[in-house]
Amino acid sequence: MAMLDILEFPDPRLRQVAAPVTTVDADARALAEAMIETMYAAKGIGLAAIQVNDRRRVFVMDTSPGQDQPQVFFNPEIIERSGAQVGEEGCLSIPGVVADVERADAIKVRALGLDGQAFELEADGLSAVCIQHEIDHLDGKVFLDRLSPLKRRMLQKKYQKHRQQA
Ligand code: K1U
Ligand code: ZN
Repeated sequence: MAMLDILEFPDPRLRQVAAPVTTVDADARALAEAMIETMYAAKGIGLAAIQVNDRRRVFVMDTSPGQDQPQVFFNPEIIERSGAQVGEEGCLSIPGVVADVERADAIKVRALGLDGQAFELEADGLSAVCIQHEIDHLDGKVFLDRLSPLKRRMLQKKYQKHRQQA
């Protein structure tokens, strides 16, 4: 299966807004399968199509302990959210940087699965954080955008150093 290249911040293509998938056809399924492979290879728990330079509105996630339960979300929408949690986030497009980010504590998401059927999922904890992080990517946002300007500047400097050393 084809491995995909992951765009790295501050690549302007990470700022594109994804377009809804009109049909979950063989080509859309092949993209999702390649994204799952790429996510596992990069040791991530999620990956959005925008991160692999594809503007289709789809992300994949696997927050299971054994990393053996991949989930695919085409055209995801958060339809309910409640509470707040602060948790540490990383990003495969911003390697070497982690930060605490505030997110909704519990969400309900509606999406189409790999079979093209609509489903709804209630999520909390890490899954809720990951879904919100991935939908941000599909809207052209990265987690640094959710930090204070001071914290963002500090982490951007740290990231530049990390890139120079890499
Ligand atoms: O979308 C991505 O860049 C993938 C990202 C998803 C994510 C991780 C953690 C919180 C929210 C969203 C990753 O998989 S980063 C790698 C990772 O597994 C991780 C890194 C730091 C903290 C927790 C997990
Ligand atoms: Zn990310």
